This record gives sequence, structure tokens and C-alpha cells, in this order.
Amino acid sequence: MVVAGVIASAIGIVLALAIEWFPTVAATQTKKISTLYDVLLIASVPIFVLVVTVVVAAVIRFRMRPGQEDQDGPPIHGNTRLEVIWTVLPALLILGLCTYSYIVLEDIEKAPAAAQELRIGVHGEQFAWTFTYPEEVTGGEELTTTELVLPVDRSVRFSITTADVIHDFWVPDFAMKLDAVPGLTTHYRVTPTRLGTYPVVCAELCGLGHSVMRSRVRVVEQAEFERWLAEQSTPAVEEGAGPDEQVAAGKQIFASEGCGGCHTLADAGSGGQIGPNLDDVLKGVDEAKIREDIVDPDAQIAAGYGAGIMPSTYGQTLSDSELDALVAYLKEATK
Ligand code: HEC
Ligand SMILES: [Cu+2]
Repeated sequence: MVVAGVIASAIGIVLALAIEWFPTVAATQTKKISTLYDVLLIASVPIFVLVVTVVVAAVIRFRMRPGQEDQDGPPIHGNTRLEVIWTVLPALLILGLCTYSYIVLEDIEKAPAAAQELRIGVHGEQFAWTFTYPEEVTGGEELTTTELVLPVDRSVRFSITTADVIHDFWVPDFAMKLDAVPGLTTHYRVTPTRLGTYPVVCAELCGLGHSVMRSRVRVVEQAEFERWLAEQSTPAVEEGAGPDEQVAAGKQIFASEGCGGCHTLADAGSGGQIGPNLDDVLKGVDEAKIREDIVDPDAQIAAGYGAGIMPSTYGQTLSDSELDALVAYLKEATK
């Protein structure tokens, strides 16, 4: 039994460690959690193997043979030494693993030594995420955007809120997630360590549009982060821009706001199926109506579609001139 158990445990541990349980390691937090997970695997595989080996061996060795139908087993009245062992060993093991988990938890939540931390607001609303960069980060006005951009190797503390129901702010590649709870502000911090673009997911069933409540986080070099911040504060569309410039800017906004994820629009090359096909429904529609559809999507629900799926935040996150540009573009593209 011992030989079989040791061999099976070794095979089990090798297999368990060979599996990639986590997505890309994109933050210091991901690395520590992944190591913790590996340690838990190494501790639990042998126990699983031990229990199964003993059960299988007992079934084979002590099975009833022909002629034993009327016999009873030996009268056993407990074994104190055995009972002490099987209580104390698991208790020590659990205590050890709890302590280690607690140390990891403290470690990944620890504030960085330098006050170099970024503070960013995360706001959930059926069914979109918006991110707020306070004045201390932008160096100018507070910035609200639908795109999360973070500098690499710098700790970020998120303050998570919701406008309506419970959402859950999850970046799988950071291995961190936390509920956005009505009436509360919740927090977690990460230090991204790897350049790239990673999905942001809502991990709490929050209504009809839950599956599309997704965004992206882009981890970039510090210099590019500063460039991006500077770009955001200058309006994408200049005041008094000509019609062609407006249409061009509107096309960019359509792409960067993720409208194409839900809507088909031939000119933008998008094929989203969640909302109406804009090529069909916007033909001949006037600008005021298109604008209302974007700013207040629930005012008039397109036939055959549910209310509250299209985010109702564009009126706040897009400036007036950006909305003008977007409407001008949609008008032009569906002419
Ligand atoms: C999460 C999915 C989703 C996103 C993102 C989204 N929409 Fe919608 N949109 C819908 C749905 C669903 C409807 C139909 C229900 C309604 O009218 O509210 C709709 C309706 C519309 C309509 C009205 C269509 C009609 O039949 O009159 C317009 C115009 C529109 N969206 C434009 C946009 C633009 C522009 C963006 C980007 C700024 C955008 N949508 C982003 C899902 C989405
Ligand atoms: Cu949600």
C-alpha cells in the first residue's frame, strides 16, 4: 500500500504541477497566488491518493469470500494512538496551510513602501465599466474613460463602486477579483509586471447584459502611460472641426468605445450581434434621434431587444463634441 501510494502521489503531483492552472502571470500578485496554489496541490494530492489507496486496498483485502456470509468482523473498540495521529496530523497541516495563505494574503494587499501608488476608480454599471483617474494622477482635470491603461511595475489601488446591482471587477491575468457592492467602496491593489492587453470581466451575474460587461486593460511603459494621459485631456475632436474631421473622429470613437462589440456596422468592419444592425436601422434616421439612442438608450427600445443592455453611460463619458462626431459618423456611414 505504501509503495503504491508513494508512486501514485509522485505521478499525481507531477501531473498537477504540469497543468497551467492560471492565465498569464501579469502581476506580482498572480505569481504569489500561483505559487500558493502549487503548494496546496503538493499537500493535497498525497492525501487524496492515501485515502483512495486505503479504500481500494481495504475493499480488495477484506472483501467477503464465499462461506463468510454469516460471519461478523472482529469486535474493535477504537485505537487511541491511531485516533490521536489522524487528528493531530491533519490539524497541523491545515494550520500550516492557513498560516501560509494568510501570509500571502497580507503580502499581496501590502501598501508599497514609496507613496508612488496610483489610485484609480472603477465603476460598474449595467453593463459597462468606467475608470476614473483622479487629478493627482492626471495632473489636470479628473479623467473618466472606458479604457483602463496602467503603467508597468507600479502599484495601483483600485476603488471599486457600482451604480446599481452587485458587479465584480476581475482581471484574470492579475488573479485578483472583488465585488462592487451597492453603498460600499471596495479596494484591491495590483502591480502589473508584464506589458500587454488583458481582458476585464464582470464576474457576478448582474442581468441580461452580464456576458458583454467586458473591457480591457492595457499595461504600457511609464512614458507611454503619460503620453496616453496627455492625449485624453486634449479633446479628440477640436471645437469647430469640419464635417470630414468630425466623421473621421467619430469613426475612431465608435471603435474605441467598443460599439462594434454589440453592433454590426459595415463601414467600421464590425459584426456584433447583441444590438441592432446599425446599417439596417439607422438608414434615413435623423441626427437628433441617433443622439438620443446613444445618450438615453432606454428612452426607446429597439423592437426585439431588451432594455438595459446598451450601456447608458455614454452621455457622461463622451463630451459633447465627441457625441457630435459619433452621430455625424453614424449618419454618414449609414447614408
Ligand atoms: C453591450 C452592448 C452594446 C454596446 C456596447 C452598445 N450598444 Fe447600442 N444597442 C444595444 C442594444 C441591445 C440596443 C437595442 C436596445 C435599445 O434600443 O436600447 C442598442 C441600440 C442602439 C441604437 C438604436 C438602434 C435603433 O434600432 O434605433 C443605436 C443608434 C446604438 N445602439 C448605437 C450605439 C453606439 C454608437 C454605441 C457605442 C458608443 C453602442 N450602441 C454601444 C447594445 C449595445
Ligand atoms: Cu456586471
